[in-house]
Amino acid sequence: MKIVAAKKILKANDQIAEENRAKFNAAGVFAVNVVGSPGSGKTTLLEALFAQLKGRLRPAVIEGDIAGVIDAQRIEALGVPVVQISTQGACHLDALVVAAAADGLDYDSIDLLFIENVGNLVCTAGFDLGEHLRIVVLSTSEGDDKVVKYPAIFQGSQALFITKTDLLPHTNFDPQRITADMKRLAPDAEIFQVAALSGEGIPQAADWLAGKVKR
Ligand SMILES: Nc1nc2c(ncn2[C@@H]2O[C@H](COP(=O)(O)OP(=O)(O)OP(=O)(O)O)[C@@H](O)[C@H]2O)c(=O)[nH]1
Ligand SMILES: [Mg+2]
Repeated sequence: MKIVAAKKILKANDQIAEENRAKFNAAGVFAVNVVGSPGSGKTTLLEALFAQLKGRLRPAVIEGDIAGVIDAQRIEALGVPVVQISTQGACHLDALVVAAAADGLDYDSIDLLFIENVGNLVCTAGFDLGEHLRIVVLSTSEGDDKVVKYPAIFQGSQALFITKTDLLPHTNFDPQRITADMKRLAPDAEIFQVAALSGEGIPQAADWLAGKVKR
């Protein structure tokens, strides 16, 4: 019987992720892995950021979904280059599928590559995709205990976006609790509170991101 240890698979993933990062570096592309639960507002956040970054940066997207092309169609409608990955059931992207998807991009016309991961707070935590930055998205309707309950995804992220702040009056979500928990786990992470549909908080987030890309 042949047994392949999960550790070996992760090691192989890490090697490919490093190759991806080297390719992105050589092409002058800044890559951002966007993670969060299904429906937390990842695609809506990207849509809002694109409106704000228009004329400043040239974005592209790799969309990871279990099935369908709905998110890719939303991105395409904005005139942003997009490649859809269909994981066919897998609950996360890995560096190998991202490498294949990235081959479909024209690096000469891109500065900023968002990789929208499959909606999941667990599986996505273990896989480096070759990004420069990981953003975790948490919406106000998901509960303010999530940093404590799913620490790995928050600990390894460089920014937390608390989304759907317009819904705060209708929830018992306490942004201060989430902020305190995040600061304990990831003291250096940036924390943004946004309502992507109305655009609240988006200009500050876009400026921060643009600063990261320039550096
Ligand atoms: N009220 C409110 N709703 C929002 C906001 N942002 C996103 N939504 C809604 O939340 C739902 C899910 O948003 P998406 O952006 O598709 O979420 P997602 O994380 O990309 O979802 P998956 O890709 O399926 O994991 C949609 O109905 C959005 O319109 C917001 O700022 N306020
Ligand atoms: Mg989406």
